[in-house]
Amino acid sequence: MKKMISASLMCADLMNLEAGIRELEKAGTDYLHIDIMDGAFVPNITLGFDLINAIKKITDVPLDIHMMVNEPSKFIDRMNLDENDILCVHLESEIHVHRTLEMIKAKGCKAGLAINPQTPVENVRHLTDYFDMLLVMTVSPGFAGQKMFAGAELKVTHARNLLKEWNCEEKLIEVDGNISLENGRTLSKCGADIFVLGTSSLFLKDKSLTDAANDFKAYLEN
Ligand code: S6P
Ligand code: MG
Repeated sequence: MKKMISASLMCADLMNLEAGIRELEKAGTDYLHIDIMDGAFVPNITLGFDLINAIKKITDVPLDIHMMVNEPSKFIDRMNLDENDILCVHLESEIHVHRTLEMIKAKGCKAGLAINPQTPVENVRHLTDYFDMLLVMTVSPGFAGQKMFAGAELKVTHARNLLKEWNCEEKLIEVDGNISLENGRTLSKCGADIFVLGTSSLFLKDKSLTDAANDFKAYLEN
């Protein structure tokens, strides 16, 4: 499976967001990762629907939307997305998450299902027909700049093995939180496909976005 990078826009220079997106396009970023937080599911508030719709109008890079909000089903119709975009909700954020995943598929985009560090991978067992990507959070969601939790490696390995056992090996695994060069390489070997890059490896003071993206991809291959 091709390894892909998803640039976390909450870590970008928000005053120069369009210029940043143009540079990420040139650097061959596979996805733009957009974090939506509601101050309730997670203790922070970040980007929102108007910004998503505005970004969608100016770029062809697919969007990878990570909703960290309670009852995300209430907001699914607020975003203009197409078949290349991924809309990801948390298993822990909705009582009837199966219904929410069906709503996402009906919208015509890809569905992602995210799980927090404490949630066992086994909990998604009966929902595999309804998602394209499993987002294994490698930090507790809410903030950039945190440290990867100690069980992340084991959990991604376990997720990859279970997907194989459940005959849905084609499902993508995304990892999000403290994806440094080293953590990225390790988690890639464990079976991760999409790497959300933020302050740990992409938005750096001493490197351009292009150099940082290229360095990350090169490091994964070695
Ligand atoms: C955080 C959010 C993430 C962050 C990303 C930041 O809850 O879901 O997508 O933006 O993890 O990356 P880093 O390298 O600063 O942890
Ligand atoms: Mg995220």
